[in-house]
Amino acid sequence: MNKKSYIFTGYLGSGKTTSMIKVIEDFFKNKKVTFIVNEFGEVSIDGKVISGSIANANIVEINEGCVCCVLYDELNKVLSDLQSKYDFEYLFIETSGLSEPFPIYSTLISLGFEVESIICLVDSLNYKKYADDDLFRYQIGASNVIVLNKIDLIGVKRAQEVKEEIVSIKEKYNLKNFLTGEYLIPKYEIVETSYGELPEYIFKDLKIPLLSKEQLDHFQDKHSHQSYIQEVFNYPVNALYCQQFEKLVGSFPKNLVRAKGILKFKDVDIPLLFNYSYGNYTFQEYPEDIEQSVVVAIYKNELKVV
Ligand SMILES: Nc1nc2c(ncn2[C@@H]2O[C@H](COP(=O)(O)OP(=O)(O)OP(=O)(O)O)[C@@H](O)[C@H]2O)c(=O)[nH]1
Ligand SMILES: [Mg+2]
Repeated sequence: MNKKSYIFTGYLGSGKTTSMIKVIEDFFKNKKVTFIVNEFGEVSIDGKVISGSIANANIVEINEGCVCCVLYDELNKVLSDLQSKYDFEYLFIETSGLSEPFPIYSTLISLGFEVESIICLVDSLNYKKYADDDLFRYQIGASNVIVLNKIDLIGVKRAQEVKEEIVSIKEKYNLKNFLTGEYLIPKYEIVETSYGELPEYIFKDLKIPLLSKEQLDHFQDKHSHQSYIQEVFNYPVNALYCQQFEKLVGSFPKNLVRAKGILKFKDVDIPLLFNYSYGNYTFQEYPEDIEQSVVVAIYKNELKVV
């Protein structure tokens, strides 16, 4: 039988990893699941977060680029080898926040996987900051489940406006048959939630339509990531006090849009998972010991080439 797969897409920091972990806890606890985690940077934080949260997870990391373009061949190879390497029933793929999901859907189909859903997480608080980016719009356009996440951070009235805006993006960017203008994903669900929690029917009753080879061939990926730069900072453990680090965070430049890391501070007993997204940040306990502190930062390159 073909293996079933789910693709989690969504812009940087929208809640993909958080949602996948929650979904596994809620609905796939007794299933054999393999994860592919793709990070734009050379260091994977998400792989560590997932392995710290889900016991015995098979995790394959594909880093330093996006699986939809630069690492497309690597994704092909990983997927081809996966079936002989691991015993699993479900495959969950988290794309990098700068990936388009459709080339991944297409690869999965061509290798004989079933794709159940493409689930797109939207950061309801911050998406306005990059709502003009075509990549964000195509992520929505190619998905059959759109999750308005971080609803806890906005009011009811704003939530209604967000929903209307996202529906209008979906209607405009939904994949279409070039000849007939017909929507390729005519039915889609919109879910409002926090921390990526999803209702069970998403995993029981939905399935994204299976597209034909001709339809798939129409959609070649053409995007580039020249407008983003990533940097990795390594510190020895206990090199800083937490407050010193928070001061650094307070002076992050405006074009630093997403950062995450695992750090061990002088004055905190346990390592902390650090998450920064468009000006907001959090620390959470990280359950394992670490040998060095690491922070990965993604900057929007604002230099314009004329
Ligand atoms: N307040 C709030 N925070 C959330 C919610 N969902 C996720 N977060 C936080 O947002 C931050 C980013 O979440 P992730 O799950 O790492 O996001 P991601 O999309 O996987 O990020 P990348 O893989 O780096 O693109 C973390 O600090 C999460 O705890 C939510 O619904 N509400
Ligand atoms: Mg993630």
